[in-house]
Amino acid sequence: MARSLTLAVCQTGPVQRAASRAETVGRLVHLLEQAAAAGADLAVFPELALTTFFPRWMLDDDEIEAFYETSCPGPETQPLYDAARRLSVGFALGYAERVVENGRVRRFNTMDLIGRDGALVGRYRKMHVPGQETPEPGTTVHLERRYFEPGNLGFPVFRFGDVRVGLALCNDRRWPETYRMLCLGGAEVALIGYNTPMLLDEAPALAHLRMFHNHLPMQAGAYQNTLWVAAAAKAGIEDGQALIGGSCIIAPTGEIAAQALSIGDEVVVYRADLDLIAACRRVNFDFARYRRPAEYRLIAERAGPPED
Ligand code: CDV
Repeated sequence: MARSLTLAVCQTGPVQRAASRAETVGRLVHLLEQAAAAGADLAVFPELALTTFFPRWMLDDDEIEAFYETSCPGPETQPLYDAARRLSVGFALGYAERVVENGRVRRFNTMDLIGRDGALVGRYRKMHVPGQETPEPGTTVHLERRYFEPGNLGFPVFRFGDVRVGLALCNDRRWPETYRMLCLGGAEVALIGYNTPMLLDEAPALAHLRMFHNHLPMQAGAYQNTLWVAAAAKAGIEDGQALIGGSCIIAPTGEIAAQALSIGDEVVVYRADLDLIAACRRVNFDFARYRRPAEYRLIAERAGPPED
């Protein structure tokens, strides 16, 4: 029997710092309703979907707490989980997670996968955390490494019904290891959320390539790992900073099957043919037969090329 999963990318426009959680969650519920009306099984929201992208600022300790969730769902986010159950649509949601582990406060850039019943299926914590801990002269202020530890949950693959789903967040999408780990874990679908500034001060000459460099690694990752990729941006002018859109659904052929056209709240829906994965494997990527893992040891042993 043919297998498919109807995916929805729920791109959002900016979430300004002044916005209340209730207002933002209301927008997300409305997007989920649109996804359900279009027949979606599973939706993906952006990275840090509940707040402005606060790592663009150097903040005092007493200012940062407002951006983190101490439980998800919490009182303010519960309506989104209730909507999932009411609509019978799953979703993946990016948010800033504050957790106490072994008596220590830890902060992660997190994405949860939620089932059609509104219950947690699984959690991913962003692995590739870019930026700096304190502002560095000549670079765009991007302080994710101040506000988040690198993830400590690996690259898990979860069951959503009979479909195997992996998660990734923003900068993760630029690294081939992300997709390979998900592929080797059995993922058929990768859900990605992102916040990507249009301009990076350190590389203004590359500004015209921002969208190309958004889609290039996701298309390559989908193709080389025979995955469906669904990626949701937070886009538009957010607290004075321009974020790119370009949210899309990518087939295991590497083709963009559907793409958002706006830089605001927008839902893109596409029925992903999961049998295409096997077809793509037959053509080029019979992994078990042709890969040479014993020859790839350096990938696990070295972070980068030798210095000299
Ligand atoms: N949120 C991100 O991880 N943003 C990075 C920027 C800083 C380059 C990205 O890869 O899009």
